[in-house]
Amino acid sequence: MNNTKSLEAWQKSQQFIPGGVNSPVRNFRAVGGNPLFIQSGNGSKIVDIDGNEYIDYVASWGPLILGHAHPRVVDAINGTTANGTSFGAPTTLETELAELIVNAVPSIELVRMVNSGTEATMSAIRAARGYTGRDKVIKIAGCYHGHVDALLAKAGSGVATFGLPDCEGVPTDFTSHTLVVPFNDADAVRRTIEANDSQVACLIIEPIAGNMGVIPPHDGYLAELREITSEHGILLIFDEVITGFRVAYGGAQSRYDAIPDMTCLGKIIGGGMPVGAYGGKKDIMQSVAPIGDVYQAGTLSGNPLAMSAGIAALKTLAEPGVYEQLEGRAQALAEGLRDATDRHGIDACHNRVGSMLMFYFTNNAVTDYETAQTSDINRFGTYFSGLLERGVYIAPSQFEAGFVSLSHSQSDIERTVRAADEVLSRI
Ligand code: KE4
Repeated sequence: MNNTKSLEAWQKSQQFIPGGVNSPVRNFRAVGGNPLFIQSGNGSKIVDIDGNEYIDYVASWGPLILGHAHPRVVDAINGTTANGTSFGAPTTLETELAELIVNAVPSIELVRMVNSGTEATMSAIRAARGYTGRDKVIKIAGCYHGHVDALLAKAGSGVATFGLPDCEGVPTDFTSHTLVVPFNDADAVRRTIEANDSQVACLIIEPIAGNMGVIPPHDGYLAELREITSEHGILLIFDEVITGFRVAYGGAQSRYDAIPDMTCLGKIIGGGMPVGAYGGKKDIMQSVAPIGDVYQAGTLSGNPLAMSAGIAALKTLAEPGVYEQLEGRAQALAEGLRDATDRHGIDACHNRVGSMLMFYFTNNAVTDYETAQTSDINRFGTYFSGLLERGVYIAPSQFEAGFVSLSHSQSDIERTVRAADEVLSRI
């Protein structure tokens, strides 16, 4: 596979951009090699600047559930651009997307548009603190909610002790109100709440973890979190930036037995344009400016260009048969990959919910951050590179999700399984 031009492009981009990329995971550090610079995308395929075509399972990290350059989304953007891209004043497009979200997501009665998932989670946490008058936040180890200072935290020494910064540049006291517990462990949440009596404003969680690979919640786990948080007046926040409109039109909360107080969205609701959103029950969201005293703002929040792309995407997803098709394609892929690892006697844990999936090179059941870490990431790197050479582009990290889109054909899935089988036979 010739990637001369990508290499040249990367050498140039590093002169002007940290690491040559505008988001760290794109620079292939986790898998080795140099990042590919993409020229174009169409449906399930992307083409890099050296002309190599790939079946794409990154989908821009989730947004492109319809596939690349979907005609409805492109037409919506082109049509809107002709009238101007942003006014800094209300447009009816914002109301139209908000109405689609309110009608789709059970927990959302009012929703505020922002420009990224990070803004959505940061703002939801601030609203929860303002609404409850409490400071502490419980987060789940291995769940990622964007680069919010308070959420870039790892577990402190005990359930009562505060979180510690998980990266440079975050002052210790910025995570001093953050408590970190394992995924799929409701008792740890109970103990942490008891040790921090009535100081906890909210618990934020990805209902299906999509930033340590893919990890579904244990049966009843989310319902337990709902019960525990309700008992203590703690707001339950589902970060559905990945799962929103991904695993169902109503998101993960419409598949499981727990309705949160607030939900964060992003990715798919922007149709590939920069959009995030946070919403929830009326009395909570009315604490947000200009009605309430929780301040949050954004120059390009709700801009018509991004709104029109999101509206086109959600209206397409609302059509009959969409999630059945996604389920069928993703199930075929997952079964093919499982057969391949079995056939070659490779220890693997395969996890999937709807059209988000990932398998780990481990013989453990992966149910939380700790078990996810038992995966052989060197083997994953070899697997990733082997697939790339065979025209299949998956996430350049074991701790991300793979995404099947509406544009992935049965033959794409068959080609992918054949490529994986070849790589796994050699790994
Ligand atoms: P953004 O600020 O990147 O739009 O969203 C942050 C975010 C919030 N919540 C969840 C559950 C997320 O997964 C994300 C961002 N996802 C990562 C990949 N898993 C985006 C890729 C990247 O960082 O470049």
